[in-house]
Amino acid sequence: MNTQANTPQTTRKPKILVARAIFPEALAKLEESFEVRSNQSDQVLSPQELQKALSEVEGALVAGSERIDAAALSQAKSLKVVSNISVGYNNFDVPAMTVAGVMATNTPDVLTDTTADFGFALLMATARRITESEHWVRAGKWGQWSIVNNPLGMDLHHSTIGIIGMGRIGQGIAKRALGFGMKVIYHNRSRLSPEDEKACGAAYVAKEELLRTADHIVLVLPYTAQNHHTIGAQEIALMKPTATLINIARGGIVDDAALAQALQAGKIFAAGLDVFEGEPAVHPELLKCSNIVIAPHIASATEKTRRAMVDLAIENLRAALDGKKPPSLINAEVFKAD
Ligand code: 8YV
Repeated sequence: MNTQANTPQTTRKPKILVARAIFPEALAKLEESFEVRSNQSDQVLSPQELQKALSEVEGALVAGSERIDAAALSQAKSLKVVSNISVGYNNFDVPAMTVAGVMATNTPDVLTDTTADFGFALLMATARRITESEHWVRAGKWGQWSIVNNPLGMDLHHSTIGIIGMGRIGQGIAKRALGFGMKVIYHNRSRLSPEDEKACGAAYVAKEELLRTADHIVLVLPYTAQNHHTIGAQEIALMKPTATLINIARGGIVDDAALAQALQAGKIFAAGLDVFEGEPAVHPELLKCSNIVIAPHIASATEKTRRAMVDLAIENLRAALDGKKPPSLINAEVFKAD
């Protein structure tokens, strides 16, 4: 007699960690195939909690708040994949993940246009002093309106935009700038192909030339040790006193203390910042500046795009745990086809 015929077949569900809150439907779907340890409370795990959680799972969905390095991985004997819900992956120590045989994945493409839209929105708000104007109205100053006594801004149309970091998002911003009749210059680690330069109407220039000649500077480069303080006091000193600086890249690309000093001294016109050194903390001197627009790292934050990011991160995780190559695998050398 086959005794197994009457025994329900229980297939073992792989254990996964979901380190930050995700959309409930996405979590419910994950629970169908995985034994999920989720953190819907959204309290960021301490390094010790993260290390322990990673030691108990085969896969993890994380965000920029989780640092995945040798220490985090030291007990993670069964871990196969860490899937970032983010295109930037400076929270990953990729060499350490590769040494540990852990696949690293991210979420490119799905957020490009949303982030480029936001970069442009932040630029417009900053150059045209939109948040300052709102404060002006709320402070009851509209009665003081005059031709000369308004928050007077800087034009975007027919000005020069300088983009530092000309990946997908940088190119998206360049294409938007063309619609405003702007001259587009850029600086990047490597020059775009002539076809891509043509599509963006963008001219490659040295960093120093960009700093000296751009009316509006937008930072969209990834954070690496080499890019730390790409913009500090020396670089700001090269900029026009009428220039605006927009950072949608990462905290640490700009020396926030030097920027606050420059804004307070009127060395540049204004700054728009979505990312900060040590965020969610904001440098106290930046908070004292009126010529600044501050956002809480929301460049990719539309409902549609955040859902697409979560979906792609899940697709990456599932593929890795199914023995397939994840669509956005960063360290391809770790993947071994079955
Ligand atoms: C994320 C981002 O919201 O994708 C990125 O690189 O900066 C944002 O879209 C953030 O990193 C959360 O993980």
